[in-house]
Amino acid sequence: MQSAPGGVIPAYVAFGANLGEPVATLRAAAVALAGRPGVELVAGSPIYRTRPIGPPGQPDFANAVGRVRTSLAADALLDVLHAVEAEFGRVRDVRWGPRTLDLDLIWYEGEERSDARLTLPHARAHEREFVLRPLADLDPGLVLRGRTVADWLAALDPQGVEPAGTALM
Ligand code: A4P
Ligand code: MG
Repeated sequence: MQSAPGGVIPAYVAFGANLGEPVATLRAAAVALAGRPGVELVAGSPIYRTRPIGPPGQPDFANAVGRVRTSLAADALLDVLHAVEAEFGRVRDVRWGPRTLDLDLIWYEGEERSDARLTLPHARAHEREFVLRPLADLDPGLVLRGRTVADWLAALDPQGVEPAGTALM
């Protein structure tokens, strides 16, 4: 299925990078994503500088979240995210390792699924401040796995997430 059944679907995409110039990369990736057919980027969060979760010794990340409206089905939207990652030179090697650009589909209008290719809502979004904080800037009442983003965020211990002083768009 290449197009969404019900017309235009709201979704949230998480942006992450920690190689090169991460803040500039996120902003350029937002422009690239907005230029893809079937994808409208309607809002962007502030960008945060965040402590890496995963293998130690890697640079800090820049993270942000974008609100999308899309005519694409979730699978086709994931294809677009992978295409934009490839445009920015992403090579998949170390899981949770350094990357020039990581684009994750966090939420696609309440769709719930879990298979090899796509888990919705994103399997780890609700436990990560680098996703929850920018998502809360856009939509604190959004429900992920039975709780609002604001509630998930309030329950977390701080993970080293600080404003970078600019926004995704
Ligand atoms: N996949 C399944 N569900 C999804 C989804 N909802 N959105 C599959 C996107 N992809 C999804 O992803 C691995 C596989 O997940 C893909 O084949 C896709 O079909 P990947 O992007 O190749 O690899 P990854 O990002 O290294 O793995 P993963 O498991 O997505 O990692 P996470 O959980 O996204 O963590 N620390 C900070 N501070 N900031 C970060 O942004 N990111 C990570 C990556 C680790 N630590 C970080 C950050
Ligand atoms: Mg990813």
